[in-house]
Amino acid sequence: MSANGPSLLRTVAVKTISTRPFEDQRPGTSGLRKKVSEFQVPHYLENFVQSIFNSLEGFRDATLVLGGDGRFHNREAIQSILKIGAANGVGRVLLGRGGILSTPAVSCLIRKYSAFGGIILSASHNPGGPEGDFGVKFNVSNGGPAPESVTEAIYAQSRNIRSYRIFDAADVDIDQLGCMHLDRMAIEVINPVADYAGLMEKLFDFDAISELFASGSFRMRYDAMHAVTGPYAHEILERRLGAPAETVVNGEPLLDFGGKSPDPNLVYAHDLVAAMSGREAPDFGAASDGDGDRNMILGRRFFVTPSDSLAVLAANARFVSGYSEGLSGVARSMPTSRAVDRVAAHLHIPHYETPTGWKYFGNLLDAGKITLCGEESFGTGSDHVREKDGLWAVLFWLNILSARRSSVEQLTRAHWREYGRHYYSRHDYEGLDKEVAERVIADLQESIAALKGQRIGTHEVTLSDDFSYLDPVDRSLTEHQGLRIVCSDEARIVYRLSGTGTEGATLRIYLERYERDPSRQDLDCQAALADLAAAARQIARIEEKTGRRRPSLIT
Ligand code: VG1
Ligand code: CO
Repeated sequence: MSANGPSLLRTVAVKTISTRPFEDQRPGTSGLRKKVSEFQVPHYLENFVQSIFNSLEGFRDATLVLGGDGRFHNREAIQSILKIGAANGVGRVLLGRGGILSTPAVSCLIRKYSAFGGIILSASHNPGGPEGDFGVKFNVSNGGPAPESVTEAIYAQSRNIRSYRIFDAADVDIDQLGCMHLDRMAIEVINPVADYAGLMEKLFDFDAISELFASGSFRMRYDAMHAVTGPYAHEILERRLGAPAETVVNGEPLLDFGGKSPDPNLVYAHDLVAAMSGREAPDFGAASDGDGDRNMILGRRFFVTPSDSLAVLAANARFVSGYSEGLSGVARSMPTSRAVDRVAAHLHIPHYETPTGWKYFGNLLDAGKITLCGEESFGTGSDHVREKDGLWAVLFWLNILSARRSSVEQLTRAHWREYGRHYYSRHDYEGLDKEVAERVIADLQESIAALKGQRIGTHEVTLSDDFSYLDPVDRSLTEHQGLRIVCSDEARIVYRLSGTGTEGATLRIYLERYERDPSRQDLDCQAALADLAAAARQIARIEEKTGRRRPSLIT
């Protein structure tokens, strides 16, 4: 036992390790995401983490939050980051026990404990395991994803790095709660759920939701997809809200998510979809993704699109105690359907349209311009943290259902009757050759402006451009954020390339059509969008350029 107490690890030495830059460490839509095998290349992770520190100032002796979604390589990466952090002078690390923290929980902790930032280890909804993906995200002191100015600075550092600093020390025990030291850096291993669950209790009416579960006439199924939200959902839904023990399924985080994509949509969450389709289906179904920031909402035999979910939450926020004082404004990513814009107009509050990726909501949230925001890609959130938040969205729905005592389907259909229905779908062409996909976009960039004034079937094109965004808070300009074709009757086609994939390129085509007439709000979604989908393929000459006749994934 050393003179400094039992928790002091043995004396350790800083090493400076020579390295060479990797050219491919530019963060994408949501952090640096690569195959596990690429992160296992010696120095790859270390270079990137040192580049984060090199791009920052003023973190010495300050607090860093650290955790991940528990996927393969999570534990190894945590050990390296602890040792690099200590060697760079970090004062304290708040570490989720077992290396586990959901993305929204990291955001909550950064804000609550005034940390200078957080490192999240996750490739979100991408598959895990030795053959799967891994990722590193850096969040800044407001709790949100680093803005582009920061990710670009990290990238610039990664291209010039010549060495990194790391403690030569034995591995740290990350599975016992409590505090220890790595040289002068304190490591507090914390319960990953407690602070987050406490925040949820402040926002929602837990008594009302508990009564709903206790009534016996309401059943729910929550599929954690063997990803990070299992422990959160067991604690919040079952222990604090009293839902029966079988409510949360696949609740144990696994290194490879049980071999499946932890992506909560109709395709990858098919077990849940099947369970919600049967005669004895529960009343409410939900799932979330690898790192817990996405959500899917289902009623009995009924799917709520993420775009509609955002609109329904905004329209019903007055029923939820944490939001009953009203919303300052709302925002959605550009490709997300405009359903929430209608609610904003009705509420006489502003609405904003941002590029894809949560980082663009940060300034609007910090400035108090918006309270709720969301994306079509199963992400919904509010000003309670600075990330999208899967379980938060589920609790928001539960709170509304308990206050209104109507079903998910009744609520959504009533919403459509009042505001009109936005038929919406995203068609993905995955695993394309990168050059081919870039050519599709480049050609559209050339040709799209000429579409204005033309007709697509019955739709007349009123706007066609390459979307750019001027941030109203810091006046930064972000360009080339998707090509959009907007029609007079509010039909819309959007094209963009994914920035989260790790193999080839994925072309996303987003389709939207508006239907005001309640007697025509009951069509099959894909059927309702079929002519727009055909037009979208034709305009971009998808088959000719890619050889693909149909999308590989429809959500
Ligand atoms: C996708 C989604 C985007 C989301 C991002 C991160 O990005 O489209 O809306 O913000 O994933 O989500 P892209 O560039 O592949 O379209 V997550 O849950 O990976 O943090
Ligand atoms: Co995610």
